[in-house]
Amino acid sequence: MLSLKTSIIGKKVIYYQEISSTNDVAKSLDVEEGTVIVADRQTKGRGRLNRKWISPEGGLWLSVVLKPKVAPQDIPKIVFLGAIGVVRTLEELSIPGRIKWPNDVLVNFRKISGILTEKVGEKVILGIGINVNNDAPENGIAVKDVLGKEVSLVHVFKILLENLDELYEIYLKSPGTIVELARELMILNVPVKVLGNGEVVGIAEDIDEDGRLVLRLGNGEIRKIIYGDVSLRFL
Ligand code: BT5
Repeated sequence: MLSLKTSIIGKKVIYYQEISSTNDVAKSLDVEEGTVIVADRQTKGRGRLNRKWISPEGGLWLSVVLKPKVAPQDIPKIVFLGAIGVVRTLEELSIPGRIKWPNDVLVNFRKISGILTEKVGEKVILGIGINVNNDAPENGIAVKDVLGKEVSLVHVFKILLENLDELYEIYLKSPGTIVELARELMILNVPVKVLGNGEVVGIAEDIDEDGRLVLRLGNGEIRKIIYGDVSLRFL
């Protein structure tokens, strides 16, 4: 079987051939921390802000149920934990991924993975989608496109869970370390447009210790953007 070397994440794995959204199942089930919901296909895969996440067979679509006992301001950092886990997993496949703030992983500036975190009561659902052997939608990219061949989905699943487990231990001890690790992998010093409550254009200079995007506007003013209902476009 999987022979997972993890202490929390993946102690229990629930598998579906097809499901609406693994995040929805994870939200509705009363399960222990570390339980992973995984599906071959999602019929209602979701992104942020009610956007659609295309999830055909061949990709990795999963949600991890976490119950972190941390300060409320540390909860949003879990999205970075997911993104770092994906980058580290890609690295083991010799693929160089970078994080696009706040929740995307890109390869050659194309989206290979997206993260959706949701909080329900004491649970935080960490949903991760990675294009692996599926055809990625336009502007996306899949592992098979980068490597020129298909890879074992089970292998990718296993190393992702092991990476997430290691990162979760770090996170529980020191949430700030996760932000530091994410910062090293983030695409920064590029012109961006932030869309949300209106539009702001500037240079994505950095992220601060809470994971907020530090944006330098044309007039030199610094603005900090909170991870929330905003989207980022590279210019
Ligand atoms: C995300 O949202 O990137 C979060 C995606 C999370 C998906 C996982 S899969 C397991 C779990 N169950 C779920 O239902 N969701 C999670 P966002 O930043 O809003 O990006 C959404 C946008 O990405 C869409 O509007 C499309 O432009 C693009 N997109 C959709 N499907 C894609 C795919 N398979 N690959 C690359 N880009 C995609």
